[in-house]
Amino acid sequence: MRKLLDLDQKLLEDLGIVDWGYTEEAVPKSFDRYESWVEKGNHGPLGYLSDHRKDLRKSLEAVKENFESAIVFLFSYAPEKAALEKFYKSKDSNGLKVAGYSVSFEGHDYHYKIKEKLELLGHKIDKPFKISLDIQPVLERDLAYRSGLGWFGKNSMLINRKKGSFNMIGALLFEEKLPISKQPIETDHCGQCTACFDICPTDAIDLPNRQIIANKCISTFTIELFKESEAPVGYDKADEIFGCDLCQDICPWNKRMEREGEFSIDHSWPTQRSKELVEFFLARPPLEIKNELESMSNKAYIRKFKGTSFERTGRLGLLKNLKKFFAL
Ligand code: B12
Repeated sequence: MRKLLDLDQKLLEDLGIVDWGYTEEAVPKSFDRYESWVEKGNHGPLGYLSDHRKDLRKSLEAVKENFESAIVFLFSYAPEKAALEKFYKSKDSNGLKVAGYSVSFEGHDYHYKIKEKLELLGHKIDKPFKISLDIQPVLERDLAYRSGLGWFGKNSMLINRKKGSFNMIGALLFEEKLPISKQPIETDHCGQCTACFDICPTDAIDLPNRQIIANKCISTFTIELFKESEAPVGYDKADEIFGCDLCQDICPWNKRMEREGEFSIDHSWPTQRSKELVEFFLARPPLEIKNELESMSNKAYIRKFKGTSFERTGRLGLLKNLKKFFAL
C-alpha cells in the first residue's frame, strides 16, 4: 500500500485498510447508468434511491459544500470472511449462511466501526472533513472507481485487483485539494467470465449493464425487508438467511486472494460478539433458532442484537428469512 500523507503506515493496516485512493472529481462517471437503472424500476423497494435524494448523487457538493477532494478507503473483511467459509465446512455448521460482513468488524454493524476509523483518520489528517459511508446520497462504488481503486465487476461490485471485493468503501471529503498524486482509473478485468451471473439463484444480475435488479436480489429480501414479504423466485434454492455473498464467493478475484495467501486465516472468532452471532444463527438446528425468535419480543430481539448488523432487519425480518425452511 502507498504511503498516505505523513500517516503511519501501520495505523492504516491496524484499521483494516487494504488500499486507498484519491480524487478531486465531484461528479460520478456513472450517474446516467444509475438514472436509467431507477427509470427501469430496478431499485425495487429501495425508495431512498429513487426519491428526491436521487439527484443529490449528481455531485459530492450535495454532501460536502465546497468539495475539492476525497480520500477513499477500502476496509477489508476478507480474513473474517475466509474464517466463516472454514466454519461452513466444519461439523458445527447448521448449513445456513450469512453475509460475511455481518460477522466481521468485531461483530458490530460496520457503519459504527468504520465511522470511528474514518473519524480517527480525519482528525489525524487535520483538515475539516465530512464522512461518506453508505448512508449518504453518494454513489460510493463510483467514488472508489474514479479514485483508481478498482473496476465495476459484472456482479456490480467494486473489485480491487489485489484485494478482491470483500471490502467496504468509506471516504473522507475535504474542501481543499491535498498534496496526493492520483492513481489511474482501473480497467476492466472480468474478461469473458460470467461466474457471478451463472450462480445467482434468483437471476438478480443484469449482465450487459453490470447492475443488480434489487427486488430480485437475496440481499434486499433478507436485509432490507423487515416483515412478511414475497421472496424472489429462486430463493428456495439458497441457504442464505441474512445478506448474500454468492456472486462474490464465486468471483475468481476473491478466490485468487485466498490462494495466493494474501491474508492468514485465523480460525478463532476475533471477538466474543462475532462468536455469539455465529452461535445464534449458524451453529444450531434452524428449528431452535425459529423457536427462540418466536418466543422473544421485538424489544428483546433489539436488546440482544443491539449494535450488530442483525438489529436493522429485526425479529420479524429474520423469521421471514427462515420461513422457507419450515414450509410444508
Ligand atoms: C442500495 C445498495 C444495495 C442494494 C442494491 C445493490 C446495488 N448493486 O445497487 C442491495 C440491498 C441489493 C445491496 C446489496 C449488497 N451490498 Co450494497 N449498497 C447499496 C448502496 C447503499 C447504494 C448502491 C447504489 O447506489 N446502487 C445504484 C445502482 C445503479 O448501482 P450499481 O448497481 O452499483 O450500478 C453501477 C454499475 O452498474 C456501474 N457500472 C457498470 N458498468 C460500468 C462501466 C463503467 C465504465 C462505469 C464508470 C460504471 C459502470 O454504474 C452504476 C452506477 O454507479 C451502497 C452504498 C452507497 N452509498 O453507494 C451499498 C454498497 C454498494 N453495498 C455494499 C455491499 C458490501 C453489499 C453486499 C455485498 C452485502 C451482502 N453481502 O449482502 C450486497 C452485494 C450485492 C451486489 N452484487 O451489489 C458495498 C459494496 C462494496 C464494494 N466493494 O463494492 C457498498 C458500496 C457499501 C459500502 N459503503 O461499502 N446493496
